[in-house]
Amino acid sequence: MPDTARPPSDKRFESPGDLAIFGAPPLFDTPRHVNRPQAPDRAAFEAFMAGIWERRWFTNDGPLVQALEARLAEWLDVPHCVLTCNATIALDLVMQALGVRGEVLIPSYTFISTAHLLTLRGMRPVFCEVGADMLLDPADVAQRITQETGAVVATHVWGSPCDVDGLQMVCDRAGVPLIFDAAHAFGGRYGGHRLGRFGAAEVFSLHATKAFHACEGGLITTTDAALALRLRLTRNFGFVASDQVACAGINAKMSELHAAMGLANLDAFEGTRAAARVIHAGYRDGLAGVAGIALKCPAQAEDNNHHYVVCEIDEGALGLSRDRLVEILTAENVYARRYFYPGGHRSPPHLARTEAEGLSLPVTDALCARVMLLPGGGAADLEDVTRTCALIRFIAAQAGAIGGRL
Ligand code: T4K
Repeated sequence: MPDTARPPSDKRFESPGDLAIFGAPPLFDTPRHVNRPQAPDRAAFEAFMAGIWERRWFTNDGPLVQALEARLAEWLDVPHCVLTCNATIALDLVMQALGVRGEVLIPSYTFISTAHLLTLRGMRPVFCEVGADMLLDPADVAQRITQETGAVVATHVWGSPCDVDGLQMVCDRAGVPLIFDAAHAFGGRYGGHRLGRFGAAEVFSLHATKAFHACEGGLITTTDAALALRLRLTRNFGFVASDQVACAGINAKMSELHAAMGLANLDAFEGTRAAARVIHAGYRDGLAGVAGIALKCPAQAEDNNHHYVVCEIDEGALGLSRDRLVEILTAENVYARRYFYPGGHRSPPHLARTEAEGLSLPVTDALCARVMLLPGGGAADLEDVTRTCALIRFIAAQAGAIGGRL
């Protein structure tokens, strides 16, 4: 919940010299982070923890992990939920179980973890273009699929669902599995169904900064019973009994402590989503009409978790670049972030190859240069939002004078 004990800052902005980047005290005394983690009701969490102490059962498919899997299967309306230690390893398990090899098509506009995983596993990430909606473009995927393609991994960026049907059609035609990276998308819907039942499998991140979290964790959802069984084996070294191994596997288990956090947060999720929606609306109202700053409204807004406050900055209209704006805000302790900067295809270790290939992803490049996230989510504070919007309005009004001094 918002920290209401803090006294509000009385800082006023009247001239550029009032900005912290020019030496004035910052607007906030402590950093305001993008996606400050939600803390569930402490008593609810401690009740789950008390059970762990009594049972002395801390990990290895314990009762809280099983309870959370059952609750998630019901909540997401998907037959199989497999919890893991994080989403990166979860995606690894899915690709191993599906026998994915060779090239894997991914958006460049996504978190770098997927490209890293592929590289570490000796596979080759093929970076694809997104549309202006920031989501993987099925037409671009279709033209990059080859005989070498082992899978397509598409991200529901900022919780907005991909063109699931369009991507599925392209993958079916080519005979390659489609996996969804749903790290951002807990609670979202597509075609009347909650995300979780699409493609061969969907992978959610339960990292602390996510809308629904377990401190660290991953969740694989699938309608495929055989795949789910395989995933359960491979997340626990392939054991079918205490001294009997059925296949190669690794340690991808979720602990009972993490499951306790997940159970407490699942109970709180609708409240968290409602609070995040209020924060998002606060930014929408506070930034309305500011030239050069466009707050993105999520697709399928009624189901989106509203966890991400995503703006596109038009340097020409604002009179300052996105990077300058981030610098000015950071000095005020508003820790705005560039995402996903600089884009997978421009990040080591991929840059040398993509440059040599002459890979051109103009929409991705434009997004990586323009997108900025502001502190949001269900743990943000509406008073902070009001003050941040006033600060941004001041920066926009004084952009010429500020730019001249930097
Ligand atoms: N696919 C996508 C699309 C993803 O976004 C991610 C992860 C994955 C796959 C992989 O999922 P996991 O394997 O992680 O389950 C973070 C997270 O570490 C990462 O999980 C997440 N995406 C990514 C988008 O964000 P950073 O480096 O950008 O942010 P981080 O962890 O520094 O946290 C952001 C801010 O939140 C910090 O500046 C401070 C604040 N914070 C953070 C933590 C952890 C807190 O106030 N308290 C905290 O406990 O990577």
